[in-house]
Amino acid sequence: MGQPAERESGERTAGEGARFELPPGQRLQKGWPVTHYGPVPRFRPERWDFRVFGATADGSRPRWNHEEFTALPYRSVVADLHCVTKFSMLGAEWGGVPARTVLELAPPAPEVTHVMVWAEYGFSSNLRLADFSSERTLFATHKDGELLTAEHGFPLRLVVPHLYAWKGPKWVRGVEYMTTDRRGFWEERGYHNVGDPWKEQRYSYQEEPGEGPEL
Ligand SMILES: Nc1nc2c(c(=O)[nH]1)N[C@H]1C(S)=C(S)[C@@H](COP(=O)(O)O)O[C@H]1N2
Ligand SMILES: [Mo]
Repeated sequence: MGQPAERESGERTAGEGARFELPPGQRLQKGWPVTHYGPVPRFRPERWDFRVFGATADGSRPRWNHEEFTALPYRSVVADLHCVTKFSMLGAEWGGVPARTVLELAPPAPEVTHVMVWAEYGFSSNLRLADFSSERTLFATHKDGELLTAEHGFPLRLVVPHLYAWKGPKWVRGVEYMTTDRRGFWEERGYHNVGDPWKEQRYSYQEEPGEGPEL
């Protein structure tokens, strides 16, 4: 399907001969730090759901409980994590439900151009539909074969391999289909609306016309 902005960087198989490449201005991080704003939410399985709302094709608001969502087809994606504060973690194997599966089960209306991915405590991040519908964009439940830990986003986090990591909310609860773009949590606080690490799109003042809603 030739999605834009897909990158080779996540396509390596970890191991001998792997050629690791860092986006400009990034340095390698040993281990896996925890980075987020605010407290770690407690998971309450009986209250948890995943909702799709906004401009769905048929006007419905599909909802999955935890058991239903985690029963959806499981795929894995090897991808890097690039934090805008300049560290990168390379070659994690993420497992979970592809964003494309959600798009197939809950199709957006034809006018949809962007999505807002919503997480606990109102955290959000906006994405172009083209970025969300990349075949490598994943709602991850696992990393390197193990369930995510609470501080890394259990039970669900979004991974968008070709964008800075703030574009991937931890503790995701749903997706809003949008017919115009709107800034999410960090995008309202000075980070770039698109966030491509290979173009070093870190801050909103770098945005070119058309890359984001009026500031
Ligand atoms: N809900 C939520 N998700 C979030 C964030 C946040 O503040 N809140 N921070 C993002 C940022 S800036 C980064 S770098 C990654 C860090 O993921 P990690 O803590 O698993 O390394 O989570 C992203 N997801
Ligand atoms: Mo980050």
